[in-house]
Amino acid sequence: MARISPEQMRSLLKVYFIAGSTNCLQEPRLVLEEAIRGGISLFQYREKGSNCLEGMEKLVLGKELQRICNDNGIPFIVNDDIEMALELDADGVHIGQEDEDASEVRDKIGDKILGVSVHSHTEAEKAKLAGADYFGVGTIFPTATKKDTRAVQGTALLEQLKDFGIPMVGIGGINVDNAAVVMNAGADGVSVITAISHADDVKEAAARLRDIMY
Ligand code: TZP
Ligand code: IFP
Ligand code: MG
Repeated sequence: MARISPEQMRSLLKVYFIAGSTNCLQEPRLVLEEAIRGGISLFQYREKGSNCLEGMEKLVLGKELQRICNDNGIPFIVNDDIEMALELDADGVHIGQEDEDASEVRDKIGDKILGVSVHSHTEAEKAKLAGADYFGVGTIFPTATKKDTRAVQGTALLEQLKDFGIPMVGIGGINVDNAAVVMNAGADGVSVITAISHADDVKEAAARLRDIMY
């Protein structure tokens, strides 16, 4: 398998759903299935926060969610845990600035998708050189989901990176009411946790985001 093309990456980023057991109000498998029915384009398994699963339990849920993604043609990305991504043969990994060096991760994962969180032009330059396939840019709007998040930065960095040549998603506090703002700032897609995982109707929430992004 060759590296994913930027064009293909951009289309996968349209509605990028991230979740783990601590985000879901219902059974995570059901939430993912409904989100897929609503039209998400990519999924990231992010098992974080107090009372999150660890070890074998984390791996088992990851396998189950990966299976659902595979059955539905949705690529499966693992947050932070390179070892698990390799063990499951996931489609890719997403890392932050606090995680392992992006170049080392690129060497470990070969042609799998590599996403990197960036908060400045300098971090973006470095991630590009390291071989990132896409950037996660945030925190765009205030969010309660990630406690250790950097300062809320609005859409300024998205605007700055518009012509950078690397596909990118906005993340942080994005919902159906503000997704268009993120897209208009130059993002290829939106990445959300709460807007889908906490929705009364998960499928409907995903479908509404999809309508905005296409
Ligand atoms: N990184 C920056 S903000 C964030 C992450 C993982 C949380 C996004 O969650 P939500 O609920 O969509 O604001
Ligand atoms: N961005 C992204 C993504 N995922 C994360 N887990 C994160 C920032 C902290 F949406 F994938 F780009
Ligand atoms: Mg991380």
